[in-house]
Amino acid sequence: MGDGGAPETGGSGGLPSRIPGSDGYNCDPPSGEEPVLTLTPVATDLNYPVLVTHAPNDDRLFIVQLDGKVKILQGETVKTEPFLDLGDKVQIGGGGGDERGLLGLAFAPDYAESGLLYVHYSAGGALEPDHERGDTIIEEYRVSADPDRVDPASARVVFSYPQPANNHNGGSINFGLDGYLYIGLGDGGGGGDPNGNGQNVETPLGAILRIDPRQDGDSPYRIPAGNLFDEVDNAAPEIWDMGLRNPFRWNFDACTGDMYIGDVGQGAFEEIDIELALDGRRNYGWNVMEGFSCYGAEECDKTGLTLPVLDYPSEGSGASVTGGAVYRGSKIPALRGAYFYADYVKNRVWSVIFDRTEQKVTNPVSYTQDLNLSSPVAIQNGPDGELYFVSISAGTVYRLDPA
Ligand SMILES: [Ca+2]
Repeated sequence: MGDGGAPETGGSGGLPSRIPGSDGYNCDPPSGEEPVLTLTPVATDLNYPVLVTHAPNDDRLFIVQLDGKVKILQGETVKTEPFLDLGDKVQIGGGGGDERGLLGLAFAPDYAESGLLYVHYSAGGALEPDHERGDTIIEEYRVSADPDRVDPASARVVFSYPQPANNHNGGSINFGLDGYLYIGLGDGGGGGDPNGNGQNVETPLGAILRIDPRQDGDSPYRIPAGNLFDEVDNAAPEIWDMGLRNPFRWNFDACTGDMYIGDVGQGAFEEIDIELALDGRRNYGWNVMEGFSCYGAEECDKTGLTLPVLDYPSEGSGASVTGGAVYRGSKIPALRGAYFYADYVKNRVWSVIFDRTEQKVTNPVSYTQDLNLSSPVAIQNGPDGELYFVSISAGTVYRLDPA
């Protein structure tokens, strides 16, 4: 990165009021009547799409595929040549509960100058023997002279960590108001967190991490002040929040900096956690609790645990929450501020409003009947703050539109 880079934390002065690069978002309050909604396909015939995102103040939409490819949607066209192809660097899950693959992408806040971007994936064979297959990899790349192509030779592993199982690898990575990179990691997998990683402060598993991904001499990244270890002995220095089971999909609200986390439950409850901007160092409870309930027990010690803002029952047939995003577009003014989330297994879509003063959610709405969607694996903002829904099974990216 160039001069400046990530601002120092610890003071309120100097921090931006919204996530850098979101100039196209509309942060006005909601207004008007809500129209009937529909999902318009904007990219089809994709191979296991799992995410879309954008670079700061850049009108292209980047489509992340589980198979290691990142494609560009510009206007109405998906460019044939991928922006990035991780090839056999990625271990790809093939269903059956194997959740590995390319899972996350984030662009540096100063991408326009630095050209730096970061990917989150499961290590494949090409990374042996430096990494085991399936290890969590956070890797830095730089765009080439062609703005539609990454320079593969620019690869630099920033962070890696062994994964004991092929599921619960987390996924989303995003830059916050403070310019630091936040990384969601699952509890290491298996069922019920057999190794107790959620409540183990010494492991970065089962946590949201917060790092400065810039290299510092021999250290591939830096630890900012303000993480959990500032107040908890022995905590892994990367941890921002702990006690999560699998924060696969989560986002910042660009207009507030608040963090909206979908945490996939075990077998009883799926949950959404929301924290105000830069208000981390929380323990979200897993595996002492699942949603608002004690996990595997009638009673449990809830001291020091942060409860979710909502949960919903898994109802026996399987469920998996997809943490979504806050609508900040201009096409549907009535929806501004509404947080959309989904269930990947049950094919359901809902919205709520987060009341920042009361720290609770209001106005629950179900859109399942209106938005017929299979396997929603991500709900993300585009560069204009509009919402894009990704169906992995349909191989399609949709935009939320007035019908
Ligand atoms: Ca929890």
